Amino acid sequence: MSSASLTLYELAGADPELRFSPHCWKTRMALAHKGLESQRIAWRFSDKARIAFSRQGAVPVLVDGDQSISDSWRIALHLEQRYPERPSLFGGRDAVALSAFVNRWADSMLLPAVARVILLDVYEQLADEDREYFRSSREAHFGTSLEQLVAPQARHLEQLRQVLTPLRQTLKGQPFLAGEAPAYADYCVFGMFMWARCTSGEELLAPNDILHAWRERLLDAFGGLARAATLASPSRLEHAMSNDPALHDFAVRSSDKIRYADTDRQGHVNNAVFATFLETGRVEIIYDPHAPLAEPGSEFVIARLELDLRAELRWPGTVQIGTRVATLGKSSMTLEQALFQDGRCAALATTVIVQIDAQSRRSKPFGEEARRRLGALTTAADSFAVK
Ligand SMILES: N[C@@H](CCC(=O)N[C@@H](CS)C(=O)NCC(=O)O)C(=O)O
Repeated sequence: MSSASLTLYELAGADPELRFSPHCWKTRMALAHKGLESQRIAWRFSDKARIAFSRQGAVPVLVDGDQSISDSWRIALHLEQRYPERPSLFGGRDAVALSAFVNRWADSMLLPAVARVILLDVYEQLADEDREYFRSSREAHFGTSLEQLVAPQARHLEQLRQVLTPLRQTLKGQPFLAGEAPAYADYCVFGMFMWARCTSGEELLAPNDILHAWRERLLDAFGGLARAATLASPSRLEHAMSNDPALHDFAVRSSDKIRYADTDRQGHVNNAVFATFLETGRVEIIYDPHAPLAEPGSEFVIARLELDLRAELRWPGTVQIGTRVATLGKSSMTLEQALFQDGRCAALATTVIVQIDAQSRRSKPFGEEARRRLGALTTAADSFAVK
C-alpha cells in the first residue's frame, strides 16, 4: 500500500532537522510500527497559521488523505483503525485502555519530571522567533523562570529516576513495556527520552539502569530510526554546559531593550554600550527611589570597572543583566555582573563602588542598614574573576 498521502507536522528547532517534540516522537514511532512512510514537515511555535486547518495550535498533526488529526493519542487511534491489516500498535484491542493509561502517566508525571532537567536546554535549541513565546508560556505554566526551574539539577535528576521506578520493575520481567515486542505504551515513554536526547547533553539514565538497555533497544528499532535522529547542535550544547554563570546565579535581575542606536558599523552592540547596560543593573541596587541605599550626605562613585566581552549582543532584542554583591568592605563593595541575550552570556564585569561623603569627597563607611541590604544580595554561586 502506498502511504504517500501521509503528512506529519513536527516541531523543529533552530536547525529545521532537529525534531525533538516528545509527542511527535510518539507518532514517528507509531508510523514506523505500522510501516508507514510520511512526508515530514518542520513546524515552529511561531507558525501556528500553518496548522490552522487542524483547528488547534499544537503538533503533531497528521494529514491522512483528506483527514487531519491532531494529538498524538488520537493519531495513534486513527492509525490503528485506518490500517488494521498492519501490525497492531497497541497489541490488540484490550491493550488500548492500558496504553491510554501509560500515555496519561507519561504526559502527566514523566514529562514534567524530564522538563525540570532539560527545559533550559530545549530553549537553547529553539529558533529565535520561538524563544520568547516558549519562555513566557513555559514560565507561566511552571510558575518560575526556566533558569530557576532547572537550577537544582542534581535533585531533579534524582526525582526523575524515582518517577521511573514502576517502569524498571516492569522491565525486570519483559523486554518491553508492552510485553515481548514494543508497542505504543513503549513509544509514549520513549518519546520523553527522545525529547531529552535531541535537545540536551544530560544523560537521564545510568548505564546499568535496566531502562538504559530498553532505550537502546528502541533506538535500534525500525532500522535505527530514532538513533539516526538529528541531535542538538554541539555549539549550542557547549554553551548550555559552559561554566559561564546563568542569570539565575544573580540576586538582582534587570533587563534593557537593545536599541538600533546601540549598534555600530559592525552591526553589533558597541562595546561602550555594554557599560551602560551594566549601569542599569547597578542603579537598581543603588538608586532605588523608594529606598535609596546612600544615607543622607553620601554618594557612590565607581573606582574600577573590569569588563570581559564574551559574545556579541545583537539588535533587535533584550539584554538581561544579572548583578550580585561579591564582597562587602568597610566603605566599598565589589559587584559582579553579567549580560545575557537569549540565555547566552555576552559579558562578565566586576565593579568596585565606593561610598563617599558628598562634601569632603572622601570614602565613608556603610551604615548598618546598607550593610544588611547589600549582604542580602550576595549569592552562594562561585565568584568569577574577570581576566
Ligand atoms: N496532547 C498533545 C500535546 C501536544 C503538544 O503539547 N505539543 C507541543 C509540542 S511538544 C506543541 O505543539 N505545543 C504548542 C504550544 O505550546 O503552543 C499530544 O499528545 O499531541
